[in-house]
Amino acid sequence: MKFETKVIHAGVEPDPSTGAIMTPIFQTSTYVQSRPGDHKGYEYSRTHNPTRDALQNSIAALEGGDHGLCFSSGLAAIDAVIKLFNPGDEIISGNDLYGGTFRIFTKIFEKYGLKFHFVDMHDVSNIEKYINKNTKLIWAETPTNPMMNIIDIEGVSKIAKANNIIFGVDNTFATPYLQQPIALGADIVMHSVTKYLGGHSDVVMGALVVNNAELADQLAFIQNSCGATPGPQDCFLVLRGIKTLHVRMDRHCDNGRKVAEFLVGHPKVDRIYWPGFEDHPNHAIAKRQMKSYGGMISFTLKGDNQEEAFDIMSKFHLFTCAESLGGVESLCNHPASMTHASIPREERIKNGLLDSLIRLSVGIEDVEDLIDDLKKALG
Ligand code: P1T
Repeated sequence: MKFETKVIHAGVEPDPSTGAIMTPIFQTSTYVQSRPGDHKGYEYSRTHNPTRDALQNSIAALEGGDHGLCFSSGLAAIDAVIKLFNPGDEIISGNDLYGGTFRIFTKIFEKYGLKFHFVDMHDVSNIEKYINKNTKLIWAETPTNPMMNIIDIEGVSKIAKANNIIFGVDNTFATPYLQQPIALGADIVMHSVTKYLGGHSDVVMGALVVNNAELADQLAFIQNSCGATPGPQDCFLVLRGIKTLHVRMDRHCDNGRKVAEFLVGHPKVDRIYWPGFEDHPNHAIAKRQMKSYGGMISFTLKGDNQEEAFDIMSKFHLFTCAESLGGVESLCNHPASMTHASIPREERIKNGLLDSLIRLSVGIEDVEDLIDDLKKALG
């Protein structure tokens, strides 16, 4: 089945009791047992819920995995992954990450005795010198948030496999429409479903997909034991959002390209970060592992003045200033003070996340209106 058919059909069956074509919202916490242990496969909604099951199956199918697990947020999904490990274990993570991911690694899990190394994975050979007998996980976003770095998934997978290390990819920015990490050798794919999978800025949710029954069982055990599961109404909304994923992503990518090209040469704009440009340092890898380059763009201002960035952001009408991304509407964000404020300034600056950096989530509006908005705000 092709991807465009899977988004409509995979994982979802008409409801067997009524024939409802859309998976119903099973708004129930528990299920009747005619005698203890005698039930229809459902006992309690933290453990299983039919609406959530349909969504988990749908996301797993889109990512080319066998097992999907949904969580109450993207961070809850990451939390479940890290709970696979024990004190003393080491994790090698990319050095450009969503601020909340950096925060959970350093502020929550370091105190439980896990050790994190933040590594520039632009060249995958940088990873090898951090590997030792305690290394259990390599974790990467690609494209990264917000610097749009591209990490070679196949290259990292080879290193991970050779050293018997689990490799997890946060695929939030690309979505399975643009990139499927499991086919490239990753063990775990993670999503902030809040973003493109949901697609309409009305749900907070996370997901994991794996292709290994043992890993799936361990993660399902954590999902049930720790209990950060989404409710059925949210699962329904995401099932609905996913049905247009391919159509939305095509438009995000087209609009993204036109907005990125508009920014080139603008007298106020210094650097533009978008993997579709041929001079992006890992454009060749992006071209190989992605179908297209997405609608996320970051740029800095000449002179790197934060106040000027704030001024520009306050003049937008269509690019609404807000955290998050991946919805149908365009958003702008100032990572240094908003989504990535939990990363110490010196760390941010080292990775190029300057004070004037503005991140755009290019929506699916008319692109001429979007460019007009940028023209007026930039002056
Ligand atoms: O917000 P939540 O659903 O918990 O997902 C966390 C998360 C994980 N990974 C990536 C790549 C993300 O971008 C996010 C959330 N990011 C934002 C809210 C943001 O504006 O960047």
